[in-house]
Amino acid sequence: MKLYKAENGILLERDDLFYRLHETDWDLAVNRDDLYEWLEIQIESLIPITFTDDVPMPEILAPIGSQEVWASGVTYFRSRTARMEESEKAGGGSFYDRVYEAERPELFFKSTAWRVVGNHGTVRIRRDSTWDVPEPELTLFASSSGALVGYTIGNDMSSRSIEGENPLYLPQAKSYTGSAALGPCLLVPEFPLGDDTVIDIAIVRSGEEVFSGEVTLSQMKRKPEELLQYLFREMSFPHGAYLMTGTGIIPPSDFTLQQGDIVHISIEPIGTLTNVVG
Ligand code: DO4
Ligand code: MG
Repeated sequence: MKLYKAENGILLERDDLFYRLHETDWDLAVNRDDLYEWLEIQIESLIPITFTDDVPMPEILAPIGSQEVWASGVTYFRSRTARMEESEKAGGGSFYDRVYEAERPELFFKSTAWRVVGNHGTVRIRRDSTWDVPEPELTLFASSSGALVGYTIGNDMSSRSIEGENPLYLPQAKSYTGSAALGPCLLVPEFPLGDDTVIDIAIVRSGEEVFSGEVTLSQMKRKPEELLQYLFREMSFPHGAYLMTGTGIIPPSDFTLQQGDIVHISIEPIGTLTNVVG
């Protein structure tokens, strides 16, 4: 089942049919350990909506209310290697190698809810950055008790030049206006996503694909539950939290995003998150 945060409520999609939830408050609707079962009960009393010219599909917003967005780093070998290369001059390489092998994962704060951009929104490159990439990431949604109840697609926009200069600049490389995108929906599956789930990215410039790549979850070093366990260890999230799980796809070193690029990130059971770079 998929939940869409609409301008005027919450839409539930199941088997290509849309329903409007009685509950209109996103935070109250999603913060449940039994979210899937609760939605199954809700749907019994709902009537499918047919969108027409007279009843158009409402605008869909980023699937977030009051939740914080956190992110994981160096959870794929590709991310470890790319970051060791980019920080070579700064001597930061061994930090990435060590965190990849360590028991404790790298977790960092990414965004407040109000800064998050949704599907078809504009993500940004920092004006003081010269080397930039999107990071396509499976993003977990956990309830306030830390239970994994849903997934969305995340784009962890990153400045490689700023992070590469000094790993201590990570917050500036990772958190700025237009650096976090989530969407298009919150997938609430009956069972957790399998290791064969594919994350796919395509970057289009002036109508031509300039980069594409894919990775499966099986290449992720950490388990989603392990990342959430660390996040919730010493921190409370009264409305639940989003956690990006790290990127396994990084374009070659001579690639940098440009204004006007269009980034499509797809994860099959969730959908596609499309953002233009502003
Ligand atoms: O270590 C810096 C951030 C890593 C990251 O964002 C990722 O691996 O996806
Ligand atoms: Mg990342």
